[in-house]
Amino acid sequence: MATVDAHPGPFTFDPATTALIVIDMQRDFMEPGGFGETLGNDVSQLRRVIAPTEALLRACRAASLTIIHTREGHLPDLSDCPPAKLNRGEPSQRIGAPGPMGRILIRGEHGHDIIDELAPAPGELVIDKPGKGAFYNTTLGEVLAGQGIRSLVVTGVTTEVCVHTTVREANDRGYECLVLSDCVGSYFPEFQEAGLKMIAAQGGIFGWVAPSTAFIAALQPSLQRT
Ligand code: TIU
Repeated sequence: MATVDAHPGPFTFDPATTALIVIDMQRDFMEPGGFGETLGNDVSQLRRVIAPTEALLRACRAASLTIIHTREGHLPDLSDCPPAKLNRGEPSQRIGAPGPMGRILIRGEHGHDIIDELAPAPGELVIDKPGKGAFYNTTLGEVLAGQGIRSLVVTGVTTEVCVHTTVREANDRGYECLVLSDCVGSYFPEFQEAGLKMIAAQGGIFGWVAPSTAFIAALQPSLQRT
C-alpha cells in the first residue's frame, strides 16, 4: 500500500488496484476554436494542466498503473445526444455544428480527439462518453470491475463539470477518488477553487485532493520495483 499526503487526510491506495483517469483532454475543450471557446470560455485557463499531466503520465506509465482516457462526444447522426443537450446555445455553436476543427464534439472529428501532448499510449483504454460523467452510458464500470480497480486518481477538464460529475458517480459506486489539483482545470478560477474544496470538504465527502507531486512521490516505491 502507498499513502499520499492529501486533503482532508492521508489517501491510501494499492497501485495494483488503482487506475489513473484522464478526463476529456480534447482539442474541443483545450484549444482555440474548439467547443469550449465557442461557449465564450478562455481556453488558456485549461492549458496550465498540460505540463503537470505529462509528468504524471510518465510516472504512471513507469509504475505500470492502469491508465484510462475519456472523450466527451457524440455519434455523427447525434442519436446519442439528448435534445436537452443538443438544443442548448446558439445554433451555430451547438454540438454537431461545423467548427474550425470539424463538427463540434463529434466522434472522429479532429477537435474531438485528445491533444497531442497527452495522447494515449498504445494499450491505454479510451472511453467515449456521451455525458459529462464517465460512467453514464459507457463501459467504464464493467472495465474497472473486470480489472479489480478500487481507487481512482482523477485528472482532466473541466473541474466543475466532467471531473466533478465523474467523481460523484465514482464515489456513489464505491471507488475512493483522489483528484490531483494541478492536473484538473476550469475556465473559471473561482469554480476551480470551489470545485476542489467541495470534494474534500466535510471529511472528504466525494474524495481526496492533493497536488500531483504528492501522488508521484507516493508512487516512488512502485517505480523502484520495476
Ligand atoms: N463546458 C465545460 O465546462 N465542460 C464540458 O462541457 N465538458 C467537460 O467538462 N468535459
